[in-house]
Amino acid sequence: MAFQLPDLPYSHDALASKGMSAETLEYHHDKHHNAYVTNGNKAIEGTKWEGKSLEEIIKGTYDPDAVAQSGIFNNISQLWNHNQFWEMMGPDSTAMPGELEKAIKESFGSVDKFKDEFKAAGGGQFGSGWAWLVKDTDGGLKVTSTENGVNPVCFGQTALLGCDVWEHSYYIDFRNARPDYLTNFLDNLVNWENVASRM
Ligand code: MN3
Repeated sequence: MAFQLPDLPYSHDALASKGMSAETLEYHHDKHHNAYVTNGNKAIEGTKWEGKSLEEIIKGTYDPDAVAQSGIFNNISQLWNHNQFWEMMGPDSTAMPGELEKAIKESFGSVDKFKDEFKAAGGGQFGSGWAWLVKDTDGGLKVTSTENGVNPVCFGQTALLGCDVWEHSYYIDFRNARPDYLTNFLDNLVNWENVASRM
């Protein structure tokens, strides 16, 4: 069965008062995410990847030595990335669960230092990509950034939090101010209970 575009876990205007407008979600979910679904399904049709899971396709098609990743990888990884991204945000303010806060303090010293590192990673990613909080293969938490559709699945890491820093994610609401978008994302949009549930 072909991959489907999941519904947003909230209405299109649910995040508007928190800095992500209905217009952004209409474009980002209904058009951009949908295009990854359509083009991903088309790209794997008739290949050995048809019928495999998103994660299997991502791990099997990522090429660490390639200058540019394949169309299959790019579309399928972006499909997966956006599936996670909507779930990692929410309209309700959530407190950081104690277990997550403890792990963040152990790895970064403080929640503020983690946020600074995350903002620096997202702000410093040249061009399109993502900033991540991952649980690394050694069990520790780490902040990373990746280009285009590359994600923690490629490296055997667990994605706890990801922020889309492609311009389509912030240009309607923040224009060119990617740092402000990242600050607002961390302070107002993240569903910390979802992040903790991924540990
Ligand atoms: Mn996007």
